[in-house]
Order: sequence, then C-alpha cells, then structure tokens
Amino acid sequence: MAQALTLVVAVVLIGFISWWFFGKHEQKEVSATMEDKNLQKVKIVVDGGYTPNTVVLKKDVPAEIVFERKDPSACLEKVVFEDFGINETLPKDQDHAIKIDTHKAGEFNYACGMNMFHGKVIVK
Ligand SMILES: [Cu+2]
Repeated sequence: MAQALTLVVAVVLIGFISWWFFGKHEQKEVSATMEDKNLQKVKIVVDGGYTPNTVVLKKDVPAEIVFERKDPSACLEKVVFEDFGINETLPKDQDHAIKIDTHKAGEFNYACGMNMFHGKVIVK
C-alpha cells in the first residue's frame, strides 16, 4: 500500500515537473497589430508570467506594448527592458502602454523587477 502511494506521488510529481518546464514556459509568439498607419500595438497579460512572452514588432514603426497586470505579486510589479533603459511600474488591473523604439532590429529581452520572469521583443 505504501509502495502504491509512493508510486502515485512520484507520477504526480513527474507530471507536475514536466508541466512546469514544458507546459507553462512554452514560447508563444504574437505579432503587433497596426492600430493606425503610424502605430503598432500588442498586449501582454501579466499573470504568473507574461502571456504572450514573445512579441514581434515591425521595424521603424512606432510601437506600444500594453501591459495588463493581473498578478498581485510585487515580483511582477515592475517590468524592465534593459536595452531601452525602461524600468516601469505596472498598475494592477489597468492597461499600461510602454513605447518601444523600433529603429534597431534585433531581439530584446525584458524581465520582471527581480529578473525572474522573462520575455522577448523581436524587432524585424
Ligand atoms: Cu520577479
């Protein structure tokens, strides 16, 4: 009986670990949409991480990333784009737009204030 229980616990644990590594952290990539001729926008929901965590912006078109933070933790309160010198506090349950410079193509990482959760902006 104890053995069976151990087995069940092991299976559940393995399931949880694979979900943690392969499920939650799957790379989702979303392209910004044109709001008007001169603005592209993409929304990222902040809730236990960033969804989507990778966004694609068109080069040389002014861009805004709109963060909506649903997560109450202080961990995700800040978002940091090191390459752009951006370090902003995200108000909870509100849309917060951050302008991104798209003059340079490349991949730019962003993270929470403690560098625990990560995302990526691709400009191309
Ligand atoms: Cu954090």
